[in-house]
Amino acid sequence: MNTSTISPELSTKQKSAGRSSYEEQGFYLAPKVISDDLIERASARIDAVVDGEYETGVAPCYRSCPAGEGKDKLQKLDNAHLSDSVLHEAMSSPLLGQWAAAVTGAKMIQVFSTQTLVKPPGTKEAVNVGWHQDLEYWSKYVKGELFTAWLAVSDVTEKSGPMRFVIGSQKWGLLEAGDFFSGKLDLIKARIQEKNGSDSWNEATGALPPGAASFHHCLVVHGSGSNTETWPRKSFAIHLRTEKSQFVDGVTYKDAEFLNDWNDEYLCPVIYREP
Ligand SMILES: O=C(O)CCC(=O)C(=O)O
Ligand SMILES: [Fe+2]
Repeated sequence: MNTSTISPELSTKQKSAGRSSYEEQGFYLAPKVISDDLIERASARIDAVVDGEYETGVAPCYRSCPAGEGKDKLQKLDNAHLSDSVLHEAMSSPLLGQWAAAVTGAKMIQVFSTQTLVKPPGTKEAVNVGWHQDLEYWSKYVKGELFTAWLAVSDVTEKSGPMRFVIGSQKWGLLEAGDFFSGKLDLIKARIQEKNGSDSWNEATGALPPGAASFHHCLVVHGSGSNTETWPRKSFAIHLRTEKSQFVDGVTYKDAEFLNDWNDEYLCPVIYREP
């Protein structure tokens, strides 16, 4: 596939390749879903938001470093789609929704939370994302069919610290042994293997051109390491739910900062509905 062009419709063959890879391996690397123009605008607006310029007046609900600081560390800004209209547009892409529906077979796809991530060039532990399963962070609040679209905004090469997925680990169950915030990848890997009672570990990387996306299951083990390119690795992690997901009994969106009201489609864009 030519990665510089966007095909508006997914073929049946593409859909079934996406679905079987996601089911068997726990992730899928999709082609380009966002135009070069939107990606260029999003890249510039990520820099502005990282510097504390919030077009909408709404700050991210969490940021790993204060505005303008920690430029040698991973920058993680939660729900910055509410801080800037360009970020909102990029994270609500209908083609992203079509792919998300294709890989899961869902009737409805809704964004329930987002992360904007900037990994500066460097080999320090502070740029790493420790091995984890996304459900470790969500299971107190939400359940059912939950997954993530990871959208490359910069060119994400093998050397830029791309996402690393442990193939098939979505079948290991919820291990609660990961740590997004630890840069010590080897230590966390050993902890996960111990909890899983097996040293099985087969990794794949998710290098992507700007505008392309990967999709990963909420139980797949993933993390990322050093960026030895000269440019920052920029991306969005767009956390998605389908019609087969719910709040845990007795919980509402008000119980966790990263959650928003699912009834409000500006806060939680519905990016696919079965025609
Ligand atoms: O960007 C990374 O390296 C990790 C992102 C992540 O944990 C996710 O998308 O769920
Ligand atoms: Fe994650």
